[in-house]
Amino acid sequence: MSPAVNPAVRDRLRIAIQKSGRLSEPARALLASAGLSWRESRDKLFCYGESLPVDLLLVRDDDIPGLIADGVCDLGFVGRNVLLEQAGERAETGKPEMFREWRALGFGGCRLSIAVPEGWQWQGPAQLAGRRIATTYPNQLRAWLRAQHVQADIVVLNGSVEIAPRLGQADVICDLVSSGATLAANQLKPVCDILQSEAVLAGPVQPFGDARAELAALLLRRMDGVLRIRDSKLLMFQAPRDAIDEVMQLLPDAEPPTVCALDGSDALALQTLCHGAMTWQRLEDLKRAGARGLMVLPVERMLA
Ligand code: PRT
Ligand code: ZN
Repeated sequence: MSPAVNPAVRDRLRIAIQKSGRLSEPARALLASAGLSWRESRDKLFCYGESLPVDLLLVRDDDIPGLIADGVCDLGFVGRNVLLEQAGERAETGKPEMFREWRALGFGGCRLSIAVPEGWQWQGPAQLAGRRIATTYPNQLRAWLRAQHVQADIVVLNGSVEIAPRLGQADVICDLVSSGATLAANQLKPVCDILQSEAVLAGPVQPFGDARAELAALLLRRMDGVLRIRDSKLLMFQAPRDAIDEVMQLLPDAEPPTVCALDGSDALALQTLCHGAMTWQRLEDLKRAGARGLMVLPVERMLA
C-alpha cells in the first residue's frame, strides 16, 4: 500500500472503512450494492477499485476521522460516536473542523449511555454531581455534563469501561450500549442516553475541487438509492374504486401509487413502493379492506 497523499488534485476517490469489526461487513455490502467492486492487495490494507475509480483503505475505525482530516482518505464509514468524539477533541484543542457527517447509513446502531449500579434509584443527571464517571468518550461526556450544568470527574479509560465501578475506579460509566447485556452482566443499568449513534458516511467539510467531486456525487446518488429501498417492497394489487381510500389508509408508508384502469371492470390496478415491513398481518388487513391479488415484490435498484 502506498497512501500517496496529494490532496490538491486526485482523480480517484479513496474511502476508509473498518478493516475488521462491527462495521466492516455492512460497509462493504453497502458499497457493493452501489456497484463498486475491488481487487484486494496482498497486505489486505488497500483495495483497488475496478468498476469505478474508487479505492478502499482498510483501517481501524478510530483512525478514520484523522485520515480524512489529513487528506489521506476522502470519505470514511465510521460510527457517529467516533466521529463526534474526535470532532469534540479537535474543537477542545483549537484544531479546525475538517470532517463532518454526510449521511446516516442505518446500520451499527447503538447508544452512548450513562449507566449506574443496578441498586441506584435514578433521579436525573443532577445525581451525578461530584461522582466519578468512567468513559472512552470524554469529549461527548464533558459537553453533555456542561449542558446539564453538572460537575463530575471524568475518568478516561481505553477499554473495559464496564468493570470500572467494580474495580473502584469510578462510580458510574458512560459507554456504548446496544442489547444492554454487557451492562447487565456487570450489574449496571442504563439510565440516560447522551447520543443515538449509527454508522455514518463521513467526508470533508470543504467540497472536493477536482474529479473526486463528481465521483463522490455519483456514489452518494447510488448509496441514497440503496438506502431508500433497503426495507422497501413493491406492492401490487387490485381494488374496487370505492375501496381505494380505505386501502390506502392502511399504507401510510407508501409512495403515491401508480393507478391503472382495468378493461371492462370497476376495479383499478395499483402499484406502490412501501417503505415499512409488509407482514402477513398487513396483507390480510388490506384484503379485508377490499384489495385483491396482492403481490409483494423485492426492489433491487432505484434511481430517483
Ligand atoms: O479494531 P477497531 O478499532 O477498528 O474496532 P473497535 O473494536 O473499536 O470497534 P467495534 O467493531 O467494536 O465497533 C465499531 C463501531 O460499532 C462502534 O464505534 C459503534 O459505532 C458501533 N457499535 C454498535 C458498537 C456496538 N454497537 C456495541 N455494542 N460498538 C461497541 N459496542 C460494545 C458495547 O460498548 C458493549 O461493550 O459492545 C459491547 C456489547 O454491547 P451490548 O450492549 O449488546 O452488550
Ligand atoms: Zn476502534
